[in-house]
Amino acid sequence: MAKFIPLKFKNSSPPEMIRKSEEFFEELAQRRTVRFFSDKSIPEEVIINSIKAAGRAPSGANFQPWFFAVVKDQAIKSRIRLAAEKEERAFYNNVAPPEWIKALEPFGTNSEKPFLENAPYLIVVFERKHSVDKNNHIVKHYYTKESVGIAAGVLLTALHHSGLATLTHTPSPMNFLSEILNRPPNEKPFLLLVCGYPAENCTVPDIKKKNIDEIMTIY
Ligand code: IYR
Repeated sequence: MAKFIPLKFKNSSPPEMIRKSEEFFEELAQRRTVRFFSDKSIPEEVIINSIKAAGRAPSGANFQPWFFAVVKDQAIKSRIRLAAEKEERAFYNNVAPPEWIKALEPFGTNSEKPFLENAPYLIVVFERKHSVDKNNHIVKHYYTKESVGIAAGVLLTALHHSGLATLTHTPSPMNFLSEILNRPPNEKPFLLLVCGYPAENCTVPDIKKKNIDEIMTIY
C-alpha cells in the first residue's frame, strides 16, 4: 500500500523565481570543462556534499541505481591513468573513425591523460543495472541510464557551484575501472569525473554554446 506524507514546499514569488533563475543561469554559464588540473588539494567535504546532492536525483521507481567511487589514492589514480591511456591509444590510433577524430579537433585531445594522476580527486560514477535482494534474487532496475545521467548532471552542477573545476571523461571501453576499483558485476562504469582546481594559466577551447532559440521552441 502506498503511503503519502505532506509535501514540504516553500512557494516563491514570481520576481524571486525570475531573479534566482537568472542568477543560476549566470553561474552555469561560467562553467567550462577543464583539461589541465592543479595537484592542489581540495576539501573532501565538498566532494561528499556534492555526492549527497547527486544522491537526491529522481530515479526510476526510486531505485537510485548509482554508485560513486571516490579516488584520491595516488597509486590507484596512476593505475587508472595507465589503463585509460592504453584504451585511448587504441581509440585514437585504430578505433575512432576519421569523422570522430575530426569532431574532436577543436578540443586538442589525445591519448595522454595526465589529469588522471594530477587532479586531487576522481569520481567514478557507476550505473547499477540491477540489485540482488536478500534471497539472492535479481531485482530489475528501471531507466538506469536516464537516472544515473540526471544524478551525474546534479553532481557536476554541485561541484561547479562549490567552486571546483571538473572534466567529464569517458575512456572507452571503461571496464578496467570495475576491475581496478573492485566493483561488482551489476555495476557498469558510466562516467569518470575529474575534480580539482584548474592548473595555473589553464586554457580552454574557444567554443560556443547554442543560443536559446536553437535549443528551444515554446508551443
Ligand atoms: N575518450 C576520448 C575521446 C573523446 C571523445 C569525446 I565524444 C569527447 O567529447 C572528448 C574526448 C578522450 O577522452 O580523449
